Amino acid sequence: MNSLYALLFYHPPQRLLAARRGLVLLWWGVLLLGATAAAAQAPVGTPGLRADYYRGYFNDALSFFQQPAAIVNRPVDQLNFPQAETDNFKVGAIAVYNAPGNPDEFSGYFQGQLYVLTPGQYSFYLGSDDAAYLWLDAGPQALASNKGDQQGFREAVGTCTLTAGLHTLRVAYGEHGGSQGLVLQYSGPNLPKQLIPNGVLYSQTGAIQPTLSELELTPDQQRVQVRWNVVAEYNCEAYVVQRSTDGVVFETVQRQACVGGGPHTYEFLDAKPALGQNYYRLEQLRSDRSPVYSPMLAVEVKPTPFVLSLYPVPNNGTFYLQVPPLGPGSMGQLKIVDIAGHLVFQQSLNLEDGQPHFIKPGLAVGIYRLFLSTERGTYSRKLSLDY
Ligand SMILES: [Ca+2]
Ligand SMILES: [Ca+2]
Repeated sequence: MNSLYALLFYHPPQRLLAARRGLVLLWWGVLLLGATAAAAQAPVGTPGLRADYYRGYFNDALSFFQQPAAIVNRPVDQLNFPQAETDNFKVGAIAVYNAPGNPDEFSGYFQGQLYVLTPGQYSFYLGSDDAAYLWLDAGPQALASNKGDQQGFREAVGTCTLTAGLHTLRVAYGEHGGSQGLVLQYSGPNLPKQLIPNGVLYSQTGAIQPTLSELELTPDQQRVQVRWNVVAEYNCEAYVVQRSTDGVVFETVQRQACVGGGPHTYEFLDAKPALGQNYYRLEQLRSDRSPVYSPMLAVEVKPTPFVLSLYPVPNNGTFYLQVPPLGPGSMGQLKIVDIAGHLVFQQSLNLEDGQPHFIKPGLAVGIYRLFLSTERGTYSRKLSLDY
């Protein structure tokens, strides 16, 4: 070991430099191989959170959760238990029933990891009846909390800046009496307030490989480029791109099969978003479970002016015609009319992708008028053909 240390860290004679570099490279190689092997061994994350339920109300004492749970490791997709007086948590006989069908006196502990797709500032909205506490990462301080049992369902908000990637998430909750409920929402960069979906929650607290690691929307001339990255796919059948104008009702705009394994990058160009606000989310269809959803992202689609370009000027009797991309199935009808008003040339044009069209009308030198009819209207230009 001493000789190795000397070789690596003492000032070596020139002839030993190459050997030292070789060893350092070898060390890096071993480190990289080790890291790759560790990543490959980590299981693909299981969507949702781990839930443990306890008999009795925790009464704001976190030591309460050190006792054995009555219901152990029950997976939940997300924290979406709206205020109710029925057994929406499905805790059954571990609760006390002061009124038929309305469970009281139980507590829950929910844990796992949250994958943050985009770094930035996030707000977490913790709604509960009765008390609830939310922690992110290792800190002892709760990010948001509703203490006590003297109020009905209410919402606490906590704000923080998060890096992209995995963050541990823990929620303690308890129902004392009356109605009960627990709802966890968040908002962030391009991310309107929404329930935290199962596609960014993982029920394991140890090392995992996430599935969705990036989701990006890029507006492009009244179209939206949807791109997503996955680290590893498990029992994945297809991705369905869904779009909405209100963030509530979604329609399917594309479906593509999963490649399998990973990592992968997927892309889809949506040529027909609405003008104004659009929301997109991914639905991952799986062979082993119900669908897994990404968060919904918002993007604003601004109208692009319709510019009809004819070039070059002057021309030699032929020219190029170009308009903005109008999307799948979009056709245009080009007509050229002479100075006396007679139709002398016409041609159908595919206007889907915005590519220039080479027009060869075969007409005599002179002044004409060009008309282009599209789904966005009919546009007209003076056309001079030169030779
Ligand atoms: Ca209750
Ligand atoms: Ca209550």
